[in-house]
Order: sequence, then C-alpha cells, then structure tokens
Amino acid sequence: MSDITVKDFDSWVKPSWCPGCGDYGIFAALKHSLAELGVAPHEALVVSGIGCGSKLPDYMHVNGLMTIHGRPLAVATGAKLANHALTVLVVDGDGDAYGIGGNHFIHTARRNPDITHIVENNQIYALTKGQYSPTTPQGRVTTTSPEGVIERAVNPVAVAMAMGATFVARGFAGEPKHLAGLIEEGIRHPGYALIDVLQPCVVFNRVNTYAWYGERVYKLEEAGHDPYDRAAAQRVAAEWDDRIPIGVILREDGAPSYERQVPALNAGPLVERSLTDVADIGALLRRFM
Ligand SMILES: Cc1ncc(C[n+]2csc(CCOP(=O)(O)OP(=O)(O)O)c2C)c(N)n1
Ligand code: SF4
Ligand SMILES: [Mg+2]
Repeated sequence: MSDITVKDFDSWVKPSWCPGCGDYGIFAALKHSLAELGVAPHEALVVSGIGCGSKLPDYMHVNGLMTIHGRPLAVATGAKLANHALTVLVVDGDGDAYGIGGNHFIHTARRNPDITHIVENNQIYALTKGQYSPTTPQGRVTTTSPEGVIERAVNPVAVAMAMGATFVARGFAGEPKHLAGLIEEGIRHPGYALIDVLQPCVVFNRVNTYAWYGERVYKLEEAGHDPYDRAAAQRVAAEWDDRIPIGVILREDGAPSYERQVPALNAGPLVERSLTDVADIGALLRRFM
C-alpha cells in the first residue's frame, strides 16, 4: 500500500477554469489515479499543449511541461525515450490533439510509446473563444461556422484503432470515479493509451452539456463489451448520438512499446548512461569547432 495521496499533487496555483468546466472532473480523476497507483509527483511527467485544458500541469505538483500548440506528444515521446522509468502523460484539448496535432496523434498511435494520452474533448476551441474544432459535429453553428460546420467530425477512437493503437478508451468528465479507473488502466498499459474524455465546456458548447451526456452515456463493462474483440470495438466506436459508450473500447496485450525496440537504446535509456558512453564527445567537438 503506497502512502501517496491526492493531496501530494496539490499546487499553490488555483485553476482558472470557469465554474462548472469539465476540466475539473478530469483533473480530479488524474490526481486520484496517480495516487491510487502509488506514483509520486517526481515519478510522473504531465505534458500539455495550448488551450483551456492544457493549463492543467500548471495547477498540479508534478513534473509538468506546457509545450506549443499541437506538439505535446512529440515532446512526451522524447522524454519517454530518455527515461523509461518516468510515468509520462499527455493532457490536451481536442483542437490540440486532433487538429494541429493530428499528425502526431496518428503516428504516435501506431508507434506505441508508453504514454497515456488524455484528451479533454469539448468539441470546440475554447481558449480562443469558440471556433469549431475537428470534433465539432457537422452542421454546428460556431464563431467560425456561422452557417454550420461543413466537414464531418473526426471520430478519434476510430482513428486511433485504425492506426493500430493498443489501448483506446472513452471517459466522461461527469463521471470522475469511472474516468480515474480508465486513467489507471491506461497508465498500467505498457504502450500508447488514448483516453478521449467527453468534457462539457459550459461557455462555448451549450449543446453537449452534462445533462445531454447524462441521458446518453452507458458503461461498456456493464454492457458486456469485450475490448479484446476488434470487430466489436469497431462497432462500439461507431456509436454516437442516442447512446454513447464510455469505458475501454479496445485493448491488445503483449505489443512491445516503441522505446523497448529502438536499437540505440539497447544498452538502456539515456538517463542511465554516461555521456561518453553514448557519444565520443572529443570527436564531436573536433568536428564542429
Ligand atoms: C501554432 C498556434 N496556432 C494557434 C494558436 C491559438 N490557439 C491557442 S489554443 C487554441 C485552440 C485550443 O482548443 P483545444 O485544444 O480544443 O483546447 P480547449 O481550449 O478547448 O481546452 C488555438 C487555436 C496557438 N496558440 N498556436
Ligand atoms: S471556456 Fe470552456 S473549456 Fe475553457 S475553462 Fe471555461 S468552461 Fe472550461
Ligand atoms: Mg477543445
């Protein structure tokens, strides 16, 4: 039994999210899952991008890094390659993860580094005041789609599966206990784990509210879904509107993580090696001086 508690992750910086924002539920779930797993603040790294949700590392006592918009997965992959022992998480918004960071998203899913990716999916660009995002439903009126969004919405869980992801889940910010369980499973999974989180934005998304989700979400584990069955996972991933599944949609055990397969790291992660073991510093200096 670990003596790490949720309080260990408390910071003196108070969140500036709007009252009622779904990010509070996600924040609580994340702290709870780390405490439950006995991961101490110095053993975890939380990387974010830019957005309302991406402010999260600022509010938490943990190794935190707010990167640039759309790039947290690339930075997190570098950290994991350097230090395999670190529990690496990425927390960012739907615009960050699936829009500007969409290319990193699909390639990280197929690369399979041991990173847990929590996406605060409010279906809008909230920080910049209400432009439509890749997950905004087709036809929705926003500040940048006054006549309705033309494009079809991205289905992130289906995309992750198509790219070969080995752990794909969906949570709901209004069910933080359930979400904490999903985050725990994602952290335990030794590969890339996507946890797309339905996150009400009480200011810029007045349609997908707590009540709207509350009437629709159902738990996959209670419905007898088998996450090891890829065909069943594809069917579940296609469900939306009247019934929205939350829980582990797909998992695959035994696939090696990316960092375990990089030949240059056969002798161990960089943090465990001396600089002279990794490179001939003298030769490098002579070449570039
Ligand atoms: C390269 C770059 N392009 C655009 C922006 C402006 N920008 C900041 S946050 C953001 C959208 C954030 O949306 P999302 O990731 O969904 O986060 P949310 O605010 O909804 O939590 C944009 C477009 C930026 N900071 N950097
Ligand atoms: S604008 Fe929306 S996403 Fe941003 S803090 Fe407020 S409720 Fe949360
Ligand atoms: Mg968003």
